[in-house]
Formats: sequence, C-alpha cells, structure tokens
Amino acid sequence: MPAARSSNSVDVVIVGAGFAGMYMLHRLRGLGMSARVFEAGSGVGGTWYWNRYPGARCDVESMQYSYSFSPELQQEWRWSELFASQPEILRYANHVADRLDLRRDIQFDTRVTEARFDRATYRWDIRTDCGDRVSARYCVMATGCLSTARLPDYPGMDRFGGKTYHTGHWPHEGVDFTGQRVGVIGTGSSAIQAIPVIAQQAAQLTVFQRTPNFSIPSRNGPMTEAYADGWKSDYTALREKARHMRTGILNNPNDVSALEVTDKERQRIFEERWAAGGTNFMAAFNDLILDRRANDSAAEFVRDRIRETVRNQAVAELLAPKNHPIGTKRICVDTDYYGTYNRENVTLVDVRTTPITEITPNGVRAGDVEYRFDAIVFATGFDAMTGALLKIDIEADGQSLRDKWEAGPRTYLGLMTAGFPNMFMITGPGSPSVLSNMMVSIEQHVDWIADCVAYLRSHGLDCIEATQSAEDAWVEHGNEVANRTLYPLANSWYMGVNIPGKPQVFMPYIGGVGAYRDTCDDIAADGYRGFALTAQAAALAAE
Ligand code: NA7
Repeated sequence: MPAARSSNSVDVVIVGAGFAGMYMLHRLRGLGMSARVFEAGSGVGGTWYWNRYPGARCDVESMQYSYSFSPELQQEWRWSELFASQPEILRYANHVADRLDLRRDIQFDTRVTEARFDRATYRWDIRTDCGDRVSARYCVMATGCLSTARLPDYPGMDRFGGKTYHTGHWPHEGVDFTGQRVGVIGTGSSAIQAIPVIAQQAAQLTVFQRTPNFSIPSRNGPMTEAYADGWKSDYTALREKARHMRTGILNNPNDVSALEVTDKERQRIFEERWAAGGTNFMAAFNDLILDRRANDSAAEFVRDRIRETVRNQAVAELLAPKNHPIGTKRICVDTDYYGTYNRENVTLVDVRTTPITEITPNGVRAGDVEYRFDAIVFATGFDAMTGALLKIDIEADGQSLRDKWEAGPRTYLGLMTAGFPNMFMITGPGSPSVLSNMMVSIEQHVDWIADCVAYLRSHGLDCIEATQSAEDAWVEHGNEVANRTLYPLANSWYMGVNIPGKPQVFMPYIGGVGAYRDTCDDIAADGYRGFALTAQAAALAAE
C-alpha cells in the first residue's frame, strides 16, 4: 500500500479525474476554493484512460465531444478524425490537464473507499486506499457512469491457461493477437468496435453473442481543415445550440413522424441517414423511440442492411436484433462490424441456444463444444451508473447510500440525493447522462454545482440538501417520462438488467438535455427550489 500523501482539510474533494473531475477542479479553482481530486488511475481521462481496447473510439463526433468552456482550448485543438480514437481523446485529456495545470491538485493511484458526513461539523470525512483522510465541506462524485467493469461468473473463470482481458481494463502496452485463437464474449458497443480490429490480427476469432445489437456505420474519416473550420468559425453559437438539443448533439433532427410519410419517403430518409452514418440515424423521425410501429420501420431497415451485408443468411439472422426496439439498448456505431462476419476466420456462436457453461483450462465450453483459445476478451460491460458510487462506503446520519438505493437509485435531478448533504454527483442517475453527449452533460452539471457553491458562499450558507419531497417528485417524473417511451421494453444496462440482482429501474432521465437544463436553471433561479439551504456550519464554526 503506498504511503498516505495527504491528511488535511479542503473545501471540496472530487472523486475521479475524468472529464467531469477535471473541469470541476478548474471551476472550483476559479472560485478561489481549495480542492483535492482522488483518481484510481495513474493518469487523467477516466473512461478514456481505462478503455484502451483495439478500435476504441467515441461515437459522438469529436467537434462535439470536447470541452466548450474555453474558447482558446476549442480553437487550438485539432482532431485528426471525425470520430476520435481513444489514444487521441486521451492525448486531449492530458493536453487539458497540462494547459490548466490540473495535476498539482490530483492524487493519482488512489481510490476513495469511504465518505462519511458528520452533521456536527457539516463536513465530509473522506478516506482512501492509500491511507489518506481528508475533511471537506463538499464532496463531488465525478466517478463516471461506466467505470465499474463487470465480469461474468462462469465456473472456472480462474482456470483458463491463456490470457484474459476485459475491454474496460485493457493493458497499457496493448495486445498483439497476431496468429492467435481469440474468443470475444459480448456484442455491445465495446465488442462491436473491437471485433473488426481483432479479426484482422487473429488467426481465428470466435464471437459469443447473447443479444445482437443494432449498429450504424460511423463513416469515420480524416477530419478535413474545411470541416473543422466550419465548426470553429461559429463554435460559440453551435455549442449553445447543442446544449438545448434533446441529446446535447447537433444531429439535425427531423421533426416528423415516421408514420406520416409514404413508405418510399421513409425509406429515402433512412437511406440518407444510413449513408451519413452515426447515431444521427435515430433522429430520422421524431417518434422512433416513442411509437412501436415507427420504431419497427427503423429496426427493419437496419435488419435489411445486415441481411444485405452478411453473406451467410443464417449468420445475418443471428446478428439481426429482433427482441428489443432499436435505440432502447444503446445504439452502436461501427466500422465494418457486420462485414467482419464475412471473413473466413470469424465465427459467431449464439449463446442463447448454446449457453456458455464454463471456462475451461483451454477455452470456453458452450453447449457440447469446447472452443480452444489463446486469449479470451470479456466485452461484458459495466455495473452502469450506480456501480462506482456504491463501491464507496458512503454514509450520512447512520444511513448508507447502498441501503438507501437498495431498490434502485433515487435522486433529485441526478445531482443530489436526500439525506446526503453537500454531496453532489456529476451525471448521476436521474440526469440525462448516458443518454446524451457526455461532454455537454458534464459541463452543465459542473457549472450548476460551481454556481451553487458560489451562491451558498455569497449568501453565508454552507449546507445544501435535497428535500425528500423534491426527490420523490423527481423520481416519479423520471419514471413517468421513461414509461412514455419504448426504453423500458429492453433488457438494458440503463435498466440495470445486466447485473444479476440489481434493481430494475430506468436510471437515466429521458426528458431531454435542453429541457433538463432549463429545469435545473429554473430551480437555481428560484433560490434552489427543492433543496434545503442552511448556514448551520457557519454557525457552528462561529461558536
Ligand atoms: P454493454 O453494452 O453492456 O455490452 C456488454 C455485452 O456483453 C452485451 O452484449 C451483453 O449481452 C454481453 N454479456 C454480458 N454478460 C454476458 C454473459 N455472462 N454471457 C454472454 N454475454 C454477456 O457494454 P460495452 O462495454 O459494450 O458498452 C458499454 C458502453 O460503453 C456503451 O454503451 C457506450 O456508451 C460505451 P446482453 O446484452 O446483456 O445480453
């Protein structure tokens, strides 16, 4: 265990140095507040620090998946591709850390293990696995929504004689699969990005699929000067527009029902979106996520593209999702995913009909067959949205967050949870977070939190807590909005279904980034309606 490197008192402890924690630190410094960031990794970047698997890249265009708070930063940085790869995004994160001199307040290789609120002092007592103990007025959880990697619990997991990897914990030195027999378990976004790249290296690649996913070609390519300049010449206005979009992405939404146009016109619009590539496909009509018939038309369009691409029709049918509406599990974006199944060295195994029963010393047993591998890649996802928070022992007034959230997360605005004063979450459950451009949602939350603590300070206050009634109303509203959509029909990680025993509730807020921002702004302008604000700590200190 490394020696403790700090033992003191700060205004704010921030947990995590991904894009959320980095910007939070920057904003707090701007307010003249002291802050310490604890980060489990050895560097900044969060998701982009850990997810180094082959083919990892963002599915939001780089011109939009980047910070907007600094005009200089967004003008000077040059992206090389339309959709940046993980190494490039990590370089960007490091560039920002250098440029803003963030590292001096970040303690790396340190995992926060406990956070306890002491009502007598109105401060958080934070402890780490390195033995640090820090007292902070506020605690900001910038722990990420997809940061707790999940391995299946097949018998024999530790018996395999070859190498095993999880896409979310990829070795920094990279992996060369040349000449190897490789098994990939899972067909979510990570697998869909990794499979085409691994297939090019490996001698044999076997993909174990439980649920097929819809994937749209990215049409990625080099970033031309003209394209980047088009954005940069009007960046301020475009960013502002994006902040008010439904997903925080300028995706050219077509405000027309898929059911109002002729079959021919519908097909033409889908063709156009498919040719343009990326998640904008889902903005082809305004009711794809609301109306099953509208959704079916989009789903069938994509299934037909799969049938067209994959030569073996039995394999194409296995790859064509039929059990969930398109978009209700996170839509994937790929480069030659379906085409990869035309390669001689790639095999698809349907684990619904031939379930994996064990990991053997030689590989994977599914049905009656033992598949022999040199390496197994687990692309099996994350304990999403709540996993990282609940890994920490968070407690206030004798109540743990794990107990409070036993039946599923409950928050007010996804920013705070009642009974846990002065603890903020960035892109927490109950906020648009994973349904949006994370950069836009991160900036919105960080700005809201920074403005909030500045407000408290300027009003001689230092304690804020979500009220139970505001939280209950927000949870009810969130469920109501979700139930108006098709989202709850899918067994998705949005619903917690991928984790055995996890409560099944729809965790993100689907009301839209723009509307959500307006709500948050309105609540703040109204003196933080639904929050109890007090000056008790100041009174205590004065005694
Ligand atoms: P996902 O999207 O959760 O995908 C995980 C995949 O692994 C998915 O296909 C799962 O099938 C599959 N899985 C999980 N456990 C098993 C077991 N036990 N056996 C077989 N298959 C299994 O994670 P990703 O890392 O791909 O993507 C996460 C997000 O990161 C993504 O949405 C982007 O926002 C970035 P299932 O669907 O559960 O049947």
